[in-house]
Amino acid sequence: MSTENLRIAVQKSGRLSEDSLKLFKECGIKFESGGSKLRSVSSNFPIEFLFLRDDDIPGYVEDGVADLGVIGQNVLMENSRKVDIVKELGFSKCRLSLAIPRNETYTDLTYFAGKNIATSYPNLTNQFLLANGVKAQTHEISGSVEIAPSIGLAEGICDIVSTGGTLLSNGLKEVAEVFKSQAVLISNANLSQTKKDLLAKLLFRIDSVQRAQNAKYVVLNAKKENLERIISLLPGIKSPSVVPLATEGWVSLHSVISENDFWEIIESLREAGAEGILVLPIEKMIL
Ligand code: PRT
Ligand code: ZN
Repeated sequence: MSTENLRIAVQKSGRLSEDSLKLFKECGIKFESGGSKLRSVSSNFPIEFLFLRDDDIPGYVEDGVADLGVIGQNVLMENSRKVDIVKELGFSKCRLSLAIPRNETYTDLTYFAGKNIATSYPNLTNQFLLANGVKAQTHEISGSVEIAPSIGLAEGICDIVSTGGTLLSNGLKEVAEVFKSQAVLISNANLSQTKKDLLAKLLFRIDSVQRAQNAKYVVLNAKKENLERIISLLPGIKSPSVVPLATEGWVSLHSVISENDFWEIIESLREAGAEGILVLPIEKMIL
């Protein structure tokens, strides 16, 4: 048996780290994290974690220092590294947006023609402006982009927005979305066969965790005469399980429903005669 380990780079501390660690723990991978530790080898999966600054992760994966990495798409696309995106991870969602002082009148993107835009994302910003035929100047600054307009450095900014609170408290308003981002799992483009096999195992586990996150296990009681109508409302993985209850004429029904349809389905189930509805989280879902 080979002793080759996968090496994965994750953010040491910041907006990506908590959810990254949670994901791998939910995949059943045991490892130590936190404190001043910069490296950790899992005790039950052939994987080693490197804890780094997020900006360094794409480069390490491109060079093969790490095989895999978790990074925000915004950082990845800004630096256009040659790595493979193997999975969208669905957390650390945010957007790169253009914003201007709140009291300015905005019509459309031509507003920015001839203006200065402060940003930490000059490449993504310039690509967006070019694609929309707007000629503007970008000024790269590495942090506190939001104060640029109030100190006269630029007329607008292009920065990461999540809740919009930071823009608001700096007297700015969001006027156009440049790029939508979330955390992604990236891979070196030339993994060995052994590492590809390990990655496939890891992806299988990530898929099971992600599927479960979007699903709920539903248990309910119903009279047999209402069964058909209730079953028509429940998709289930194949079809719902029906278990007889001790009370004559009653059954218990078990099924899986998507988080998105949740309230709508629950309402219609009650109308169809479902009682004692229990909704439970699912930890893993393997099809
Ligand atoms: O120390 P290190 O270099 O590792 O971390 P970092 O400070 O560079 O990055 P970090 O931890 O702040 O963000 C990591 C990644 O999280 C980013 O690259 C994005 O992909 C993602 N992300 C999600 C965000 C946000 N949400 C976010 N809100 N990154 C930054 N912000 C900042 C934004 O720059 C702005 O200052 O939060 C402010 C806006 O937030 P709202 O909620 O007020 O709109
Ligand atoms: Zn960073």
